[in-house]
Amino acid sequence: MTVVIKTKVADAAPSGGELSITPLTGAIGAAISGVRLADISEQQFQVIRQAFHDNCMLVFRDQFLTIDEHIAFAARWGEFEINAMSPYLDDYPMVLPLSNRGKDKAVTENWHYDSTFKAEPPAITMLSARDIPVGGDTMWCNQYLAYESLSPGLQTILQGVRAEFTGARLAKLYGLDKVPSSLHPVVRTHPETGRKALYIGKPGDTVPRLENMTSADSQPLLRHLYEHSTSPDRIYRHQWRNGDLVMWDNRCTMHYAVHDYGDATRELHRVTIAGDRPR
Ligand SMILES: O=C(O)CCC(=O)C(=O)O
Ligand SMILES: [Fe+2]
Repeated sequence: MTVVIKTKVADAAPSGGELSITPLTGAIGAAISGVRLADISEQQFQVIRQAFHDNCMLVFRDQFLTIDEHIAFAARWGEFEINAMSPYLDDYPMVLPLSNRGKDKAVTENWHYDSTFKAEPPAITMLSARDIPVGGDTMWCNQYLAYESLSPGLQTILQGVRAEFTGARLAKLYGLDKVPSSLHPVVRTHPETGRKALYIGKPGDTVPRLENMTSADSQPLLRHLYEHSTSPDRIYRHQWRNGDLVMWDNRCTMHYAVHDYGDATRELHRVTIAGDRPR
């Protein structure tokens, strides 16, 4: 099997059926071409797995996976995560259809890791793009680099610090009485790569406070970490096309779904892979 590692986006001309890995920015993301995900060998899967760990998120263009193909590819990465709060597709309890509920109900238009209110948040999220409007881009940031670019003094101070993460926005959307929440370390170690990543979310509803601190005491530091994490030099912004399959690692990236498409249709299918307790 030949694997071509491209050095920059401009090199990414269609190649004759070889699996190729092209970085999308200098900080995060890679595009994989030359494969059809519905039909990959174990050897190709291992190359894709390594590229995923090296780049934190992957883009596969022109896949047009059926629901069964999406599920079969996802199953290679671990156990499905089923989210009791959300309405799933009939006959496919692991596939969550994402559609335009309107900007005022868009719970994902902020930088976040998925489902941090859970004790064991999902490890991986995969979206299959089915009907994409003009706009509706999604952005990802690299939380390894966010951690590594903090000053050594602040890195030391953050060891062992935990933050409260809540599902307040989702609870409001689904009319739940009880808001789910969990405490997680703000510096977590990725269980597979062993690298440390800054684990935070939007100060306020999503991350109300640091452990043993009031909200007022916590906010300046939480705001600093949020701004630091989302610096433009550590971000990839994806312009979706129908047929894309995009997957990201929820242990080392945050993402932000831009709602700039008004009432237009935007449909994606989402499958998540279970993760473990951040530590
Ligand atoms: O709609 C998107 O592009 C991403 C939504 C999101 O945050 C998610 O699926 O976890
Ligand atoms: Fe998300």
